[in-house]
Order: sequence, then C-alpha cells, then structure tokens
Amino acid sequence: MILLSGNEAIAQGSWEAGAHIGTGYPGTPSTEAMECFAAKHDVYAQWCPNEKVALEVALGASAAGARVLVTMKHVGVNVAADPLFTAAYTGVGGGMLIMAADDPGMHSSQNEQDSRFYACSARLPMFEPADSQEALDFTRAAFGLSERFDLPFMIRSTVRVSHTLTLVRTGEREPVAIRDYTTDPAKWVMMPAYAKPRRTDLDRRVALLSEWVEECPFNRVEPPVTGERTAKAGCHDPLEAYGGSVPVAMTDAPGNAAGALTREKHAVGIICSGAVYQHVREAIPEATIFKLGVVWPLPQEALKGFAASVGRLFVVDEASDYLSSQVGALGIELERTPFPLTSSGELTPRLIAQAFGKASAPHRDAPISLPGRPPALCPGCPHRLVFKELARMKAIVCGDIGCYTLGALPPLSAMDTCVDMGASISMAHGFGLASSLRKVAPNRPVVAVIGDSTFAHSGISSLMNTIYNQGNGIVAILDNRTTAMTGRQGNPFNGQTLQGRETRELDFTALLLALGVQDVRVVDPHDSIAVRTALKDAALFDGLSVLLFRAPCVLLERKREEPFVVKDDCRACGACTTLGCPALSRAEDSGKAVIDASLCIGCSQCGQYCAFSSIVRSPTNGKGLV
Ligand SMILES: Cc1ncc(C[n+]2csc(CCOP(=O)(O)OP(=O)(O)O)c2C)c(N)n1
Repeated sequence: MILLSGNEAIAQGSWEAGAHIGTGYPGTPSTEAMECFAAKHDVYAQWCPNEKVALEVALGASAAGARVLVTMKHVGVNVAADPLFTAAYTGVGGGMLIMAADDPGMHSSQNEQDSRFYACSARLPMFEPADSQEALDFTRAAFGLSERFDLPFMIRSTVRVSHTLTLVRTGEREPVAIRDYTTDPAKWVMMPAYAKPRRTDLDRRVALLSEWVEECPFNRVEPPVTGERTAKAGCHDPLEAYGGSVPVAMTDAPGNAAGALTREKHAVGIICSGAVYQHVREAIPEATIFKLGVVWPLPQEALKGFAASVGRLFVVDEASDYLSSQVGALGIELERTPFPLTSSGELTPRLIAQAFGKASAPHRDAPISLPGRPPALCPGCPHRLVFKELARMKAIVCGDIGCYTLGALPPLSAMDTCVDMGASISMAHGFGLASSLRKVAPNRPVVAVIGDSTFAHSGISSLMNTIYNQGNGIVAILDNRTTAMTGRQGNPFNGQTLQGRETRELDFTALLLALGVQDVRVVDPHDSIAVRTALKDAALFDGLSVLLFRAPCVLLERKREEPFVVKDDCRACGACTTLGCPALSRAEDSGKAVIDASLCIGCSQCGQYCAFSSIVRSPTNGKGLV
C-alpha cells in the first residue's frame, strides 16, 4: 500500500482503467490529477486553453473510441457546461470520466458552488469518493460503466479529498484497445431531428442507471462505531473497519431479504458523502450512516428503506443543500440538527459535533492563534510595478484571476473588480459603455488587467467583442510566460506542452494586430518609468490600447542577484514599502526600511521608488548569491 492524494489516486485509477488520453485546464484543487496522469507511461495528455475546449477534445477522442479523463475545478464546469449537457445526449464511444474538484471554504476560488447540481441537472452519473482508495476504485470502475451506460461519468472531489494523502492499494493497468469508430450521425450530430430521439434515449439510459445504483457496491450503510471498532476506523475495508458495514444492496431496502439493519430501530441515521462522511464518522460515531458513493442518481429505494430503519434521520452536507434537497424531494422526512450547521465553508468534526449538541469532538481543530500570513506577490514579481503605477494614476481597474489578483490587496490596493476568468476585458468595456451613455468623460482611466493564460482561456473573445463594438480604453496583459497561480503550467503563449514537448508559441503581438488592435506596445514591467510612460500614453490614446507587459515569472527562472540593502541615510518615508514586497518592512523603532536578504532576489524594484537613493544593490563581492 502507498500514500496517495485523492488527485494522484484519480490519475492512478484512470491509468489502471486503461485510459488513453487526458485533457484539462488547471485549477486548484484539481491540477495534480492531470499532471500525475500525464507522467504515466502509455498515455497522452494535454492542457487546453480552457475547460470547454478540454471537454470537447475529450468528447472527440471518446467518439473515436479512446478512454478519456478530463479534469477541471468546479468553476471550470461552468465554462464546460455547454458541451457537458449535450454530452449526456450523445453519450460516449470510449469511456469518459470528468473530474470536477470543488472548493468548499473557497481556499483558492471565487465561489463555492457544488458540482453535484451539475450532474443532477445534466443527468450525468457522479461518484463522490471519501478518501484516496475510493478515488482510485471509483475512477477505475467509471470508464467501463461509462461504456456500459453510454454516458460520461463524473467524479466530484473536494479540496480535502484531492489534497489529503491516505493509504491506497494500487493495481495493474488493464489493457484496453481503442474501439473502432463508425459514422453514426443519429448519435453524434445533435441537431433537433437527432437530438430529440437521443433525449428520449437519455431517459432510457438514466432509468437503467437508476436500477443499477440501487444495487451498486459504491453506496453503503454503516452501523454505529463502538469501542474497539473505532480504533480500526482508519482501515479502508468497511467490513473490516466497522465489523459489519454492509453495501446498500444487502440492507433491507425493499426487495432485499437481508433485513439486518431494520430489525432494531437505530436511534440516529445520517446520510452523507465524500469528505463529510469522514467528519461525521468521527464526530457522531453512535450514528448509523448511509454513505453515498454515487451522488447522482440517488438510490431512492435504498434511501427510503434506510429512512424507515432509523428513528431520527439527518443529512449532513457541506456548503450546499444538495443532499438534503434531493433526499427531501423523495418525500423522506429529515430532521434539522438541534443546533444550526453552518451553511457555508468547510465542515469539521467539531462543527458537526456542535450541531448535534455534543460538547467536543475527539480531536481539536488547529489552534486559531497561528500568525497571519496574508498572500502577497513574490519578491521580484513582474506584476508588482504595474499595480503600483495603476494605483498612482487612480485608474479604475477591472481585474482578472491569476497571481495578479493579489494587486487588489493592500498596500497596492489597485483593483476594482474581479469576477471570473476573462471578465476583466468585458467588464472594462461595460464600464466604458456606462460612462459614455452618461456623456461624462471618465476622470479615471479604465484599465483591464489580465494574465497570459487567462487571456488565452477567455480573454481573446472578450477583446474581440470590445474591438467589434468599437470600445476603447486600456488592456494590460501581464505576460509572465506561464500559468503561475496554479503551479506554472504551460499555455498557448509559452511554447511548452503538458508532457514537456516544445510547441509553436502563439505570437502575442501578431495575434493582437490580427484582432484589429491599433495600439500595441510591449513594455518591460520591471522598469517603473517604462510602465508609467506606457500607461500615461495609452490613457491619452484615442482608441483601444493593449500594453503587453512581458517578463518571466520569477519562479520560472529562479534567478537571484545580490540583494538590495538600505543605507543609513534612509529617511523612513515608507515609499518603498507601498510596493508590498514580502522582503521589505520597516523597523519598529526608527521606521526605516529593512530588507530581508534571505527573501530579496535583487530585482531592483524598490530601489526605483526610493527618492533619496537610499536603497542600493549590496556592495558585496559581486559573485552573486546561491
Ligand atoms: C474557470 C476557471 N478555471 C480555472 C481557474 C483556476 N485559475 C485561477 S487563475 C488561473 C490562471 C492564471 O494564469 P495567468 O492568467 O497567466 O496569471 P498568473 O497567475 O500567471 O499571473 C487559473 C487556471 C479558475 N479560477 N477559473
């Protein structure tokens, strides 16, 4: 057995199931799943510019007979939603698994939407594992089931499952041949004449799925944990761990003879799934648990049987009412917890115990007195001076999603909006429209700020719209040659594929000119005067200007030069610390600038903002640091 994260387990399970191809777009907490899959032998994997493209490439490969894994974070499912819904109609050729990684608690996301609603509304079967072994087992099963039911399968992970290491028993790769393709427009051409029969056929496939889910081994009922059994709760095999946990099919759901669990009326029953199951098991060991591994479709009859077998029935759900609304819709009566369970954010055993009126959980959560570590742009980050200058010119900044979103935080505080990937350019256009309708020339320039990966993801279509509709203003593209925020993945602008092949690098300037931008300037973002001048000139330009701020992310090259030092004549004005560099602070007593030499990479940004030339490169031996 080995330790794997949920993401690694999904990669491993896909590989074991003989998946041939992987496609995706990075996004926390999903990213490592595709990176790990790409590192396996006998597979092909690619990053796509966005999730919609990733799903469409996957659908094409599946139609042509390959088994395909597609990965994205929850908000990526919104981007992929168009092909997602119709993929339920077409079905698959080779088996297809779509991983949606949710982020309850919003550790690194702009919302905490629940992807299970997508599965329900697109009518696609969805697994939800509670640990890495389940992530592997469910994944491994999904590809064959996808072929059997002619439907893409989905697997929902949450940050706790994706990023927690648990023990896993791995297996061998199943040799799976790529299926033959034969032209079948009635299945693959979704125009109304063909889509209508496929819509009816979807009902047929879902009906079969609903029968299967009543009997499948992925849902189980677990009796209360007591004494000795509790000690074994870390064990994966439920029967071994709980000395009597049974797959749903063996309980006395109607039509099932076993009847073991309903003979005595258990006091408390809880329905739950995923990581929440682990918390419930820990917080309420005395409960009988209906642990769902398939969260759509629900095993309706088995759930009704379970409801009849317990005295009091609860659903514990995280940041969503997905399960309670779905179970409630079956006519099953649910009780509310005695004390309210938080409706947003991640659950913990302590929160669950409190909701059930229990004083404390077996474990205490991490102490809350940890020192705060607000996120900040790295020392030497090429995004920093652009925000410093935007703040100086009091621009209205429509921001976007990437490392540069940190430009919204103090001390830079230079962002007015940030909603979703690609929104910067379209929202800036909207700002421009509103001010032109008010017939007031804006006294603050409107600037859209977007990174290279985000521009490729969805910024290009926004820019096309601005140009088509004769918008003006400034678009600042922060081209740091990578998708930095999610761990430096390749993108169409940096010439590297996921599996390390060199590829044609999209020519930014040529693309912008081809789109019809008349004023394109390439600017060095480490040069404060160049940044200031470019922004000023663009603000005066009568039309749309695109400024391409181009310098590699510091984590790509990891160059370090001699650090800067503060001379004794520092006037303690604090101007340098308004850059928000983690290497810079002020001495508590004198207020003078202090540079942490272990963090400073010698980028010179702070030196450029010292009006008294008190910040200079260290006059050491000129040999540079290690
Ligand atoms: C629809 C969607 N997909 C994926 C993500 C995850 N994500 C956040 S920012 C980002 C890209 C950042 O790259 P870039 O725009 O180049 O900016 P950088 O971080 O390099 O500064 C990604 C993939 C997301 N937030 N939304």
